[in-house]
Amino acid sequence: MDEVRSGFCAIVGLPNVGKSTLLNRVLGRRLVAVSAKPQTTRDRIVGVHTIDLPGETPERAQIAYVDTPGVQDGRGPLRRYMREASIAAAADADVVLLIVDALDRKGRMPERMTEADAVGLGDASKAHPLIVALNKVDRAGKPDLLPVIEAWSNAHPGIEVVPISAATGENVDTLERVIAMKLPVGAPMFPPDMVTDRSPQFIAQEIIREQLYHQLGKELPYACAVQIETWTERKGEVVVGAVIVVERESQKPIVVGRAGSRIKELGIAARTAVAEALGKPVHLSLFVKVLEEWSRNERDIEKLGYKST
Ligand SMILES: Nc1nc2c(ncn2[C@@H]2O[C@H](COP(=O)(O)OP(=O)(O)OP(=O)(O)O)[C@@H](O)[C@H]2O)c(=O)[nH]1
Ligand SMILES: [Mg+2]
Repeated sequence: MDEVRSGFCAIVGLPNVGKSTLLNRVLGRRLVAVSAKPQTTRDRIVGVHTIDLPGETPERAQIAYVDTPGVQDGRGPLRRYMREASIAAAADADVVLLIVDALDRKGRMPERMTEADAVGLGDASKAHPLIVALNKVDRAGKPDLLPVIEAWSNAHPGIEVVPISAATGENVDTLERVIAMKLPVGAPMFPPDMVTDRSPQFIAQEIIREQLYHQLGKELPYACAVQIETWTERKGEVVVGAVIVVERESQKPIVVGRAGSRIKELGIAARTAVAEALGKPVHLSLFVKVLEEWSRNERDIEKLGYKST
């Protein structure tokens, strides 16, 4: 088989900088959860994108992007699981792509990555080529970005800093070429039709969880996990039963809403999005269950799928 450039590119950075938005953008589909709230992503998720490299040898690249949770130094087993997922992804990658939010005056500077919450990620990234994507430039003034680019170039001589907008797609193709040229040459690592390493069930679960971030108040999404309990395909339709797991009895009525109005809204939005992701009609039933203080309990978080592999 023809040789290609092929390997893993870990997408890392602070929470809410646009890592998951970028992965959805390069894949041209909604694979991972995105929200305006920090710490939306809890897991490592791979999305494979094949691109052409005109005029280069080889002429094609398979980039296996690894979306990761935003770095944080929060306590408790779920936070630890999330932290370890980011650090492991950076350590195992061929290239590390650090996403920086161009609108965050402090967070966009290289010194920010030496603070306590981010330092583990910095160490894990050291062995690999590092690329910085300065994201959200659709809302940043260009002259404002020049000192930021200069600061990164001074901190890491020779580094490539690519201004992008994951939201509009601006310059994302340039970024992909920069990443591809740093990947090793060899036999393709992934089958040509592979998009993700995750099952349709996992993707559905993430889409439902994303709706919780969109529709529930500030704190509640962090107390929620989603589990797929039943999954059957009949007559071209997928019939899904999913449970929203909360931490306390008092949270249950908030998710359900008055006369079931909230969970109904959640169900409608999630069903549409899951159907779009799977490309077939979906029937979705949602239930709420209490698992006391699950995010503080190692065994419970494993039971809910947050298990180191
Ligand atoms: N204006 C603008 N907003 C963006 C861009 N990229 C992402 N966002 C917004 O930034 C917010 C966070 O996006 P996510 O993709 O969830 O960020 P993340 O880095 O994956 O966040 P965590 O998973 O919580 O670490 C969302 O409200 C996005 O719509 C961009 O290029 N421009
Ligand atoms: Mg994310």
